Amino acid sequence: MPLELYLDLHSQPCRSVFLFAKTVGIPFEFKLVDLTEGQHFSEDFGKLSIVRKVPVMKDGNFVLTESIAILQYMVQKFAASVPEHWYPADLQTRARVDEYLSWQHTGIRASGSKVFLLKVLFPAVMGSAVQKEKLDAALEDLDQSLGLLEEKFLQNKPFIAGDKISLADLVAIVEIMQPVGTGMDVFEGRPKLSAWRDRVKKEIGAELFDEAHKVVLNMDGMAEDLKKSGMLELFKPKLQKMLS
Ligand SMILES: N[C@@H](CCC(=O)N[C@@H](CS)C(=O)NCC(=O)O)C(=O)O
Repeated sequence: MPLELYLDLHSQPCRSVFLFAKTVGIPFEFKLVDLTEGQHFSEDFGKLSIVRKVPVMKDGNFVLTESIAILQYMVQKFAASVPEHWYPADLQTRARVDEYLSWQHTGIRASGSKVFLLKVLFPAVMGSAVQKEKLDAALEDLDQSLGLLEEKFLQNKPFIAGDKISLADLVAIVEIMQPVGTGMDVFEGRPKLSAWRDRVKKEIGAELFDEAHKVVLNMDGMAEDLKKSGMLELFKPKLQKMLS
């Protein structure tokens, strides 16, 4: 029985799980949980995961949440066919991957998601653009995170763990593409980051990369869809809390 992956490709962690499974050829059934429709609040999804967030993986009766845990599970379950460089066996090389995977939650993920919420959802929910100083502060955090990605994690290596692509690069690129979806060119003035993005895209395959990012690079109708399904209102307290 193939794995079931519950995903919505608007979501960065869903894209990392999707891209990994596709790139290394793990068979899976794509179960769409449309966040803009509020399908994660359905009774059935609640039975699967009380957390009500995507991605979720189901392997037989075994249900797993958290993208990083899902990626690591897939690496180990399909170890016979997954090339070793995705999660290197060497102690210190793997530790470099783990170091990035541990940092990114509060680094690029936090700052990139905030910019995305403020630029795309804030105007739709609140009816006006976010105050300039709030957006500037979020952009500054993102800039700092991107700087750390270049100077600490990437340095002069082709990929985060060295010469070969790993889970760390995959998790990094999907997060970086989220603010790109707001129309920002985060690669501008960052030749090292741009060259790395091109290498990652080449390893994954441009067609698959573009397929995974199609929805986030075309956000025009998203606010309208959220409004129609009544989901937009749910973001109000979240945004207010974020800015308080
Ligand atoms: N730490 C989790 C984050 C999962 C997550 O935040 N998912 C978001 C989409 S990016 C979600 O499902 N949000 C729905 C909600 O919060 O209502 C992971 O890496 O899987």
